[in-house]
Amino acid sequence: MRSAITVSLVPQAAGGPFVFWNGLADACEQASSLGFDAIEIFPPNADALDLATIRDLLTQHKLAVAAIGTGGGWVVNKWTLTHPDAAVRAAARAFIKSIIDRAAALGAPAILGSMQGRWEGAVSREQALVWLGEALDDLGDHAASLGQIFLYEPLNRYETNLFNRLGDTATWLSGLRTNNLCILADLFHMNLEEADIPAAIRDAGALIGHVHFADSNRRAVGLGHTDIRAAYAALDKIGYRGFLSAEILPLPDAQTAARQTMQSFQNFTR
Ligand code: LER
Ligand code: MN
Repeated sequence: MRSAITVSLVPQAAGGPFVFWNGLADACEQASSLGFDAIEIFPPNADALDLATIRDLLTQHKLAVAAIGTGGGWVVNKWTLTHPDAAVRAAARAFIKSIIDRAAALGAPAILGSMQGRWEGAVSREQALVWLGEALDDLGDHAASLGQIFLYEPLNRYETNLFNRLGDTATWLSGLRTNNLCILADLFHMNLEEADIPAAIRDAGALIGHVHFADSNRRAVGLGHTDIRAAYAALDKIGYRGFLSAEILPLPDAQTAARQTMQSFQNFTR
């Protein structure tokens, strides 16, 4: 498994679970000096991802891009794929496509997290799932045409009422037309929602395409009470070879959180 750490380029996401906040050059320098393999980027939109600049930084610091989040479309514009307004749903889908394009150009998958939205008011659960399924079929195919998977992330109950657990997600994804979606297993959300984190990982198996590496309190692994060693053992058992990406609060400060993450990563992988 490979290590990654998050950088947010979205000032409106302040307080969110991202380690670095001072731009891509700073994040790459810090990630590389601590020995990370990759960065995961949370941009406000696709235009914030200048490919030439990012490629230079990656080469200079010997880093990869692990994944690119789309949640900026929710944080900045309040767009989701299950919004009652068809124009908003279309804007959300176009926004995500544009991030998939930039991510693929950097050799990385894009993530659908917050932009999945929720069912409420005039939108029934059935209706929301029809809209979400249509969008995922389209977005999955779009990513496939660029040689990338597309990552769908079940979130905890306070962030969505669509899918909160890996097992329910896997069952629903298996009914979609596209077979190009993988699950993002976020250990913070799983700590809130799963009965047995290692069992959920083993059951999802090869469907897991990315991991958010966070402890029970969304701090760096080692600073909470989740049995991450057992989760790691389950990932190892299913043959997971992707990234463990620290999507965590920068607490007590970004540098300490980053160092603690790397120490935990090395303890497991040594
Ligand atoms: C996104 O990866 C996520 O985990 C959500 O909680 C939004 O931050
Ligand atoms: Mn996450």
